[in-house]
Parts: sequence; C-alpha cells; structure tokens
Amino acid sequence: MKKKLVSVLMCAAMTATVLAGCGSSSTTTTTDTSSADTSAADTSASNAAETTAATEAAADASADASASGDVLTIGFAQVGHESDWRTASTNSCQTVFTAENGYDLQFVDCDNDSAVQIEAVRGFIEQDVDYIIIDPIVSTGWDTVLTECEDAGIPVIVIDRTIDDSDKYVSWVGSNFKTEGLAAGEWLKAYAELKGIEDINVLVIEGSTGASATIGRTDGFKEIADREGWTILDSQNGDFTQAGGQEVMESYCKSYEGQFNVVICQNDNEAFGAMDAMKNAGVSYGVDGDVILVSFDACTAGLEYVLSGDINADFECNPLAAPFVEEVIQTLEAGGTPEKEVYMSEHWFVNEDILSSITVDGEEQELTVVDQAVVDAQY
Ligand code: GZL
Repeated sequence: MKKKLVSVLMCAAMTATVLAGCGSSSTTTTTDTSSADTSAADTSASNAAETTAATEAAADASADASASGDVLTIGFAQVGHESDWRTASTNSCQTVFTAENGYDLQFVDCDNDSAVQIEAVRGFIEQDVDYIIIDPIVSTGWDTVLTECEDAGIPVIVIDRTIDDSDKYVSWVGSNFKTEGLAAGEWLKAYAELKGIEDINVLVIEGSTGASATIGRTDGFKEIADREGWTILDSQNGDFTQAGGQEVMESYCKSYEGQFNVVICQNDNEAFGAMDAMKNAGVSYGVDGDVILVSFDACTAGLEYVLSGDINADFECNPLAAPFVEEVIQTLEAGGTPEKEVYMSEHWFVNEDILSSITVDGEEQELTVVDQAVVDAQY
C-alpha cells in the first residue's frame, strides 16, 4: 500500500521556468521569465532564487509529510558518475529528496550501463516505491519496463535526457539539446565572421552514443555546419568523460594534423581531456590559439577555462532539475496534473565581449561574457 501524504500544501510557487531566450524553446509554457536583459550573474542568481522558491515551496509541503510521519520513497536510476555535470545532477537530487524533507531516496548509480539501469527500475518496482526518477542513459528500449511501472501504479518522472520510444511517464524535466547544438553553430558562424575566418574545418568529440544529449547537440550543430558549408572532418564518441576526450583528441591530432581549426566537445570533461591532448601535441587553442574550442555544460570548471580564454564558448545545460521534479511530485500528491515537459533555463557563455547575442531558431538569445562573478555563481 503506497504511503500517501496526509496533508500536502500546494506548492506556493508552482513555477516551471521556461525562458523565452537562452536556449529554451518549449511546447509547454507555464511561466515565461526572460533573462534577455540581465547579466548572467544576476540571472544565475535569479535562477537560484527561482530554484530556492521552488525548493522552499515544495519543501513546506513535504515537511508536512515528514511531520505527519508519511514518507515518500523515491527510486532514482542515475546515468552514472562520468562528469562534473552528473555530479551536480546527483547532488541536486540528494539535496532535495532528504529524510528531513519527508523522502526516502533509493539512489542507484547505473555506471553508464543501460542493462543495469533497466534492472534498477525493476528493483524499484519490487520495492514498491512511491515514485521513480530516471535519467535515461540512452533514449530507446524503455517501453517494456515503463509498462511494468504503469502496471505497478508507480509514476515515473524522466529528467535530463529523453526517452524517445515511450510516453509512459508523467513528466520530463530537462533541456533542449538540439537548441544547444544550434546555438553553438550560430555562435561559431557569427564569431568566425567577426574574426575574418572563412574556412571552418571541424573535429567533433561526441557524447555517449545513443544519449539524447549527444543526438541533439550533434544534429543541431550539423544543421548549421551544412547550411554554412563547413567541413566536419570527423565526429567520434568521447563518452562525456575527460579520458574519452583526451583519447579521441590524441587520435585527431595525429590523423588531422594541421587540417582543423575548430574542436567541438559535447561536454566540459571531454574539453578538459582535449586540451591536454592538444597541449601535448603542440596545438594552440582558445582565444589566442589556432583552434577555436567549444564546449557544452558550462559547469564551474568549464567556465573557469572560458574565463582564462582556453575555451572560447561554453553552452550551458542546467543539471539542477530536482526542485522542479519535487514540484511535479507534490502536484501529484495534491491530486493535480503536472506539466508533461519542463524546460530548464540556460545561458551561452563566451570569453570575448565582441558579440552580444545570436539568433537561434529565429529567437535572439543573449551571450554572457564570463567574469569571476559568473564563475562563482555557477552550479
Ligand atoms: C546532458 C547530460 C550530459 C552532460 C554530460 O543533459 O545528460 O551527460 O552534457 C553528462 O556532462 O555526462
């Protein structure tokens, strides 16, 4: 018998933040807060404030649960521990779904193994948890186990990466990965024009094969590359890890010596590895180098490299989904219907103050020049 909260306050701030600009394009808009005219530090602070408001509102409700003795058991099947982004994502959930907030979090690190992740979800069904959270390692192969969750009467909330072969889940909270890829392409086009760079020869270090983040970023960037006639010399899997990024970049430095002037890393940890490989191969990169280096995630360490000029531009993917997942759960507990899609707010970070915005999918989106305050405010 599932434990139900006896008394649940509706969250005071039922906000699912959808930014009109900065990388979010949503088919489900409940709150539209544009950050187009505020600095990133202010916006990061306002995002933090929104997150805090969401957390406080939901925590008030869940604190009632704790006080009344009702505890919600949450099963969370996490991708793994491959990157700084993943650590921030895990920390977000472990900070929100605590005993004092009225939760019992059953956390499984699936170590980037899809079979382990499917079995972790089956384990949650056997445990008869109240809710299941999944960050899907890959986007397919989910309908069978999601049907088992549905048959067991356990609501599923998907975060971050998407599930593309089943809709048997209540809500998805995450980012538009294709928009991130498009933004990287549009920035590169505008940047190259300003710098008078005509020939663009790109090497891509992709994320994990089959991950929707990889698929979206690859498709988005390639759309601009095809439109602009750029050459993508190669595109290989670096598995979202620093070791993977270094290994692929070492191979690229041998195979494409002197042929490339742009490297796209699909997350910061790959970029850290690629920097080591290029340094060892005597290839200069960044604002003062021969190779333009672009990354995704914009974790704190990534923004430090943007500040130093080692990374030219970093396209954020926001890992702090847990407060919005808690709002979904509290809505369900109160008998409400949560949004099916909740898009996180994101920013595009650059080193040089030579371009104020780019146009992505017809929307003008602000670029944020990184300073120490921006780094300090990051996740
Ligand atoms: C994107 C997320 C990706 C990050 C990587 O939402 O799934 O996985 O970009 C992480 O850092 O490994």
